[in-house]
Order: sequence, then C-alpha cells, then structure tokens
Amino acid sequence: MTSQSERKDIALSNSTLSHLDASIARSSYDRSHMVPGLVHIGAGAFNRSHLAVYLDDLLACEDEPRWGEFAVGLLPADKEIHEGLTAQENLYSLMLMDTGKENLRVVGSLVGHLYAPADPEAVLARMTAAECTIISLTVTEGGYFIEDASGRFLEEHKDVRHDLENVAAPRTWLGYVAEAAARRMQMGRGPFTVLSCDNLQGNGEMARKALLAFAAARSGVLERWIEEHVAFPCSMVDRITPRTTDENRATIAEKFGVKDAVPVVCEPFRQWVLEDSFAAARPAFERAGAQMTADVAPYEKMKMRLLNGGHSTLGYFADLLGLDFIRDAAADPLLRRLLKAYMDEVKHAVPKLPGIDLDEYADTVVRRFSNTAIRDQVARISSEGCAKIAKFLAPPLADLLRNGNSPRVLPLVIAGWLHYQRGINERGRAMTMADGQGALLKPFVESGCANARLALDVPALFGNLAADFPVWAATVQHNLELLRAQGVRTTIAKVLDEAQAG
Ligand code: CS2
Repeated sequence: MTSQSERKDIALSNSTLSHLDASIARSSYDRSHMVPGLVHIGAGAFNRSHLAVYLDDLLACEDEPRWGEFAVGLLPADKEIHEGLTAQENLYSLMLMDTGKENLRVVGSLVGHLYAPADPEAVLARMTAAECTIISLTVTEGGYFIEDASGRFLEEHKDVRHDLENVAAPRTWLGYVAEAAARRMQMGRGPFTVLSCDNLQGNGEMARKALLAFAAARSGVLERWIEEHVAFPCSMVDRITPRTTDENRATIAEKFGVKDAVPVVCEPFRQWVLEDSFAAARPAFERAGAQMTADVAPYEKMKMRLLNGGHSTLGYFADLLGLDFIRDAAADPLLRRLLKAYMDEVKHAVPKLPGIDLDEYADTVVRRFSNTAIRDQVARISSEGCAKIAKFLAPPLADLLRNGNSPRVLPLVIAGWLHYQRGINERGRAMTMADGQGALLKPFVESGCANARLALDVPALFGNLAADFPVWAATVQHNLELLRAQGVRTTIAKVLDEAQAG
C-alpha cells in the first residue's frame, strides 16, 4: 500500500492503470476490444459491485468473448456517476471491506455510460445495436410499477403515463425497453433478454409482466413481438453494498493513492443464482462463479426472507435506538438476539434447498452484518420501507399464518416499523425518513401512529392478511402500544422472552 510520504493520488484512466500501487488488482485485458453486448440500466453502487464485477472476471479469461457493459443512468442522481465515469474512461475502483482488511480493485468492464435524460436517442441506439443481446436492470424494488399484494400494473402512474405519451424520450426503463423493442421489431433484429438484477421475488416475472402491460398500452403488435422475442430470466443477487461516502473516497486516496470520484465499497461475499433461460447470446457467468439453475424461486425466498428481512428487522429498531450502522446493531446483544429469533421464525417459510443448511446460512447472515469494516448505513436499510415490508416481510408472514403458525417476532418487527413512522428516535432526534410510497401510510400517521389497522389494512402492503388473521393484527397493535409505553429495549426483551417461553 502507498505510504503517506509517497502518496500520489493517481486519477483513474487507461494510461494510469500501470502506475497504480502494486497491491491494487486491475484489469490487464485490452479494454479497446470490449463488445457492449449488455446494456445495463441503473449503474449505481450495486450494479458496479456485482454484475460489472462478474464481467470483469470474465474479461480476464483470455478465451472468453469480450462482453462489456454499456451503462445507462435514468435518475438525476446518475448524473454524478456519469460525469465521474466519463472523466475516468469508465474505470472505477471497488474497495472490498472485511474486518481487519481492505482490498482495492479497479474494474474495467464498463464500456461507456450515458445519462439518459441528456440523450435518449443515444440510449436507444445502444439498445437496438446488433451486438446488444441483453438489457439488464437495477431499478430498485419500487421500479417495476407493480403493486405487490394485487400484482396489478400501475398504468396510472405519472411516469408510466409520461412514457406512453413520449415514446422517443421516456423516463423509465419500461419506456426505453419498449421503444427499443419496437425499433428492433421494425429493423428485423433478433431476440434479446431482459435481465432483472433487482431484489424482488420473481424479478424476471415482474419485469415481464410490467413490460408486457406497458407494451400492450402502446400496441398489441408490440406486446406480441415482446412475448415471442424477449426472455426474462429470474435471478437472485446478493452483495452488501453501502452507499459510497466522502470518507470512502478519502480512504481510497490515502491508503491506495487512487483519486476516484465514483468508487464503490462492498463486502467480499457475493452470490448470483440465475435462471438459464436467455433468448440469445449471454456471457458465461458461471465461469465467474454465478450459479445457473432451472428454478431460482427457492434461492430468492431464502435470500429475501432471511437476509433482506433480517436487515429490515435490525434497521427500524436500530434507527429508533439512534444507531447509525448495521454493524453496531449486529453487535448489540439484544438486537442480535432479535435478528436470530427473526431468522429462526422465518426459516419455516423458506423452502429446503439441496446442499444448503439454513442454520448455516443464517449464521453467515449474522457474520456478514457484523463485518466491522462495512459501515452500512441504517438509514439505507430503513429507506423505502413500504416496498421492503411488502416484499421482504409480508410474504413469509402470509406463508406462516396460512400454514397455521403463530409468528411472534414478525408482528414485533412490523410494530417496530410502524413505531418508526413517528419520525423521532428514542434520543429525541428526527430520523432521516425516505419512502417513495410513504403516502400509503398517511391515514396511519394521521392517527398519530397509534391505530395499526390503518396500516395493516392497506391492500398494497399486506393484502387481506389483517382481515383474515385478526389475531396477528391484534398482536401488532399490542406490540405497538408496548413500544410507545415501555420503549424499544423493554418491548423487544419482553416479546422475545415470551416467545421463548412458548
Ligand atoms: C438491503 C439490501 O436495502 C436493503 O434493505 O437489505 O440492499 C441488501 O444489502 C442487499 O440485498 C444485499 O445483497
């Protein structure tokens, strides 16, 4: 590593790669020969800690075709990524953080980055190019415009309406992919694959449903063409990737001598399980460690219900207690006990998978959350609560209730999330609240965050669960009252003690 005295702060570019500190892993392949066969929408931190890294590994295999990623940003926040990447010839550094060690690697698999609002035609040209056979997506859980509980496509959403009226200058991935499909259909181009890399149960199915519904609103011919020519494999994606901070940028400069405006930090662990049903050519992801399978659903359930649900379990209570990072929540004996009790309960709603021991998986989750090098923001985890509760917690809860179980920890976690809606933590400070679907909780919040049924009866969140299982709803209400009256720690301890006593 670079010592303070010889610190150089080298800006990333193709010509400076060879000057970087010897400890830094970097691409040694010829970047001028990459083929942008994959166009990715949403090159935030997660795409660049995951898919782009699998491609970088494949590019390092000399006998592999030269698959590169052409990245596209749709949101205002992507402008900064666009500027940073463009200035760095699309190179960025990835810092792998483990307790006691940090490794830096420069990733070279991005061929380019476009900020879509500035040049929609250029994006469409990339998507309709002959070499493009995959359009992949990281557009977040809320980016599919499908209501969780009903599965209804939100055709009335203002961005969807905008894209139906402005086909050549859309805002959403749906508008871009539908227009690309329409042009490909006219040009007589071959089939392609839409590869969702979002954390959703049946992410490929969701992408398919949303795109077909959107296309149908444009034309039946386009809808049919997509049905026949586009594949939508499901995939389970996993790598904890906190938001990059200025402190991360400073560490990368100080410890490694690299000046990077848009680095990414993440844990060493990574996992990708994909359905092997592509419509056209694909990279040999399995050569870089991805697992190809015929059915991703059980892996998705395992990951979303245990890991993501486990994150939410810690997140709301950690926020209420004034903790800033998940590692601090995982180190707190009571919250750790809660996390383990949550996973013990929810593992009964996770299918058995050959070769996977769910207790070991749960232990790995605790270990990963406890990684002290990762400063994963509690605010990141508690953001977008409506989508996360509906996707991570409501489905296992529904399965448990329908199978005759009486969950004790899930109602506590949901009560914690409701209590958190008051916006003030136990130290009297306002918490950073960010929820694009927060309006769903308006009646509950207007009740002074007191009447749980005003949230539990929202169909988009819990379907009919509260009406079908009133005892569950009453338990949430009871826990919410306990949280108000006795505070977070006393309530958690009490509920866990009671659950353990049976
Ligand atoms: C997290 C995920 O946002 C969340 O609530 O649980 O972003 C999680 O870190 C990733 O899914 C890990 O793969």
